[in-house]
Amino acid sequence: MIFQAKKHAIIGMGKTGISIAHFLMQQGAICEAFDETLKALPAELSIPLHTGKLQAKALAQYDHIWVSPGIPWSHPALQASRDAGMAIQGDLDLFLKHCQAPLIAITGTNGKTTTTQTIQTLLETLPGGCDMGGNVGTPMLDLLAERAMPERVVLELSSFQLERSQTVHPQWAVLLNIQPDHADMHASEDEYLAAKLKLFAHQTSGDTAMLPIESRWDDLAADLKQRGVRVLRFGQLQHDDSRINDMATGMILEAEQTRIIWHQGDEIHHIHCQNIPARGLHQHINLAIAAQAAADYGVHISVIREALSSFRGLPHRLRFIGNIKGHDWFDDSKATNPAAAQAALQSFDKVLWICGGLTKGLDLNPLLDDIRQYVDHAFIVGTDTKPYVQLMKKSGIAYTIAGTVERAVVMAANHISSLPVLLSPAAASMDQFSNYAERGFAFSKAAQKLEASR
Ligand code: UMA
Repeated sequence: MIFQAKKHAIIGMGKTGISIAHFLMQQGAICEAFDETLKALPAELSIPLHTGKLQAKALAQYDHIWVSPGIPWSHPALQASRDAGMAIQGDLDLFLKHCQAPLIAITGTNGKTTTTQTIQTLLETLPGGCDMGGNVGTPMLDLLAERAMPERVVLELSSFQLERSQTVHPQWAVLLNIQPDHADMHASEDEYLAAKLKLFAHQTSGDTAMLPIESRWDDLAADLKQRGVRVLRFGQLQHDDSRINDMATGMILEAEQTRIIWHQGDEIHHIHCQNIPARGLHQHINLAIAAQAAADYGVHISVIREALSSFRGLPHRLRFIGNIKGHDWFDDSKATNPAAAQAALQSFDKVLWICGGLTKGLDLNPLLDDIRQYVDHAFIVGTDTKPYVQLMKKSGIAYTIAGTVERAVVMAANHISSLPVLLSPAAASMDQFSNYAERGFAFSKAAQKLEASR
């Protein structure tokens, strides 16, 4: 075994670092942990922890270096170690080395978790089921501890996980979209895109690649087809669009109603969007893709229909909280970039919008048209409200600086209108919360408190 009697450095001791340590130690490896801010490791992990600024010279004595997705790939210590010829890897390649199960992989800027979770729910109905991990929350190496060998695996893969992989090779892969995000972690948009496209680098005859229908992806589609990959395109098209026959799955917009379609063999199946409880065309398109994956893996049409027509949305993704104080309340805390908030705003006629947080260096201006069309009044939260104040000033739409989610909820509840209240911040949460889920919970808790005080 390559692991035994070798010294391994594991960098970043969040969920991923801990799962790497457990996995390697089971293989008999000697591990040491590095983390720039953590004070202590979980009690059951008795390995040395090195804290403080990571230095390349401290890493030179190890045979293998494993790095968590949240540590910038461009970290000077990692860069210097790579320049010195050291191999630095993430958990994905380690996982793939030990997992022979067919891999379904989902990447993109927005919609990954909804698509991944829905595919897992559908494939779980097949004999042998389907395991799920990656960016969705369960570190992938933990899957190997749960079952001897999963029958099939669906992974949500972030650009951070993909950029540190050399071997990723999914049998069924989808790129959902590329929208501006993580400008704080990737040097350029090209670098972000290159990381995402690694998903397809090793695909070959017999594999499936699902790509958006936009012409931007035509060259990639042609290249993959040439390599024998089955390429499917998805999108959102008007019913009379000339590209409609090229679209395997997605959404067809008609005057009276919108429906999603997918293929099973030669048959085209569809379901009307009005029969899907979850709101938002961007969510419905993710369901169409999940339906296509399920159909490809042999899930029965009745199971797919039932799953789609009962889908209410995942927590913090345009999730309906209830009607409180005369307003409908929606938690879309997962909207951590402008494109995600844009998709949420477009799902309403007019809203009271709770926005703000960490911009991650992203340009907010692409939101201007949507703000003018869909926002009646904005309530700005976050420690630095300036970027959102500037945005709202430019839009000409009324706004109030609320500062905290709790204050924004009270202010929105007292608004003269009975418009829906949408938390869709277009920003990360870490200025005030540990993560977007905590922010979403704070929002629903504050809204529910209003109900209790009636
Ligand atoms: N750390 C340092 N130096 C740094 C940065 C972090 O030492 O410069 C340390 C921190 O002190 C902390 C540890 O690294 O102790 C955190 O490591 P991590 O950020 O890799 O966090 P994990 O808990 O391992 O979570 C990661 C993913 N996090 C990121 O990619 C930022 C989780 O995705 C994922 O669910 C988990 O692995 C399991 O696979 C979260 C995420 O926010 C949900 N992802 C981004 C997104 O969806 O936008 C990509």
